[in-house]
Amino acid sequence: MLSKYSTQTMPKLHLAQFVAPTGERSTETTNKIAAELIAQLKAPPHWLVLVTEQNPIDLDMIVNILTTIGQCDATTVGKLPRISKTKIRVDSQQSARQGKVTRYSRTPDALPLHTDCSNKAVPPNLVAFAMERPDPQGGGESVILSAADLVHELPADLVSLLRQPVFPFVGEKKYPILQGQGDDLRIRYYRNQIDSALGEQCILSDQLREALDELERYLALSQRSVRFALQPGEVLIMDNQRVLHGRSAMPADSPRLMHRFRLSAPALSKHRDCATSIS
Ligand SMILES: O=C(O)CCC(=O)C(=O)O
Ligand SMILES: [Fe+2]
Repeated sequence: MLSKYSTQTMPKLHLAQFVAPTGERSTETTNKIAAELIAQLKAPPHWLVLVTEQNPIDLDMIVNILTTIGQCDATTVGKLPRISKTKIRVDSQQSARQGKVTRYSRTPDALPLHTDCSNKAVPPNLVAFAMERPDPQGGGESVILSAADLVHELPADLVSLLRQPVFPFVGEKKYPILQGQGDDLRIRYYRNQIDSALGEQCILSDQLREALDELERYLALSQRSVRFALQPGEVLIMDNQRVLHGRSAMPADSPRLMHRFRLSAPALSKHRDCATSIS
């Protein structure tokens, strides 16, 4: 059962709080927006929607804000973070490519709850989706579930199985699905990625396969996952190590267009005040 967030309770940050939609954006303003986003992303539920009220959305501004977040750390200040940028839209050629788990983004299909880049040694912790053109028929809604909320719903024996560093996502490497405690609970999960690794001779015991099937059932029935339609100019921003995301299906000819950004933002995983390093 998915709950629909009402507009009142959605974690949102309005750009207008910082600057008028057409107003000048100074470095100081960008720094303030970045600092506020970091503060919000570090706290539960570790995701939010940035409302720009721009149509079309100013992608350079989004990149600027994300770059600032990526630099907001003693180890990264002054260095340009590598930001991966991808257009997400139905693309039958791309989605026909065999073997690539990422091709699912370009199908019109629903995407189950997952972590982006779950096969990477360290998945990027900052993932953002900027909505340019929603599906006019209401398809392609976003779905979010935080690891902390998920763990509340799971039985303790399943949680301890998921904490074992035994799950294959790629090649020989094995990772836990859940790690860290309390405030620092992190998740790495993409069933398609695990199935793809298992198809390449990786081995998983029956007990662990059953644990994954049980997890899938909890994910599908979660009372705490939330689903909402991003509007043009809205940007869903999340800590990809602390929340899972997915989307509902859309028509095969949907003109939906969103822009995906991924980067590593060390500031999100540290207990320090960012304002000092970007002022
Ligand atoms: O289309 C969406 O809303 C999400 C796509 C997605 O999860 C991805 O491309 O990683
Ligand atoms: Fe994704």
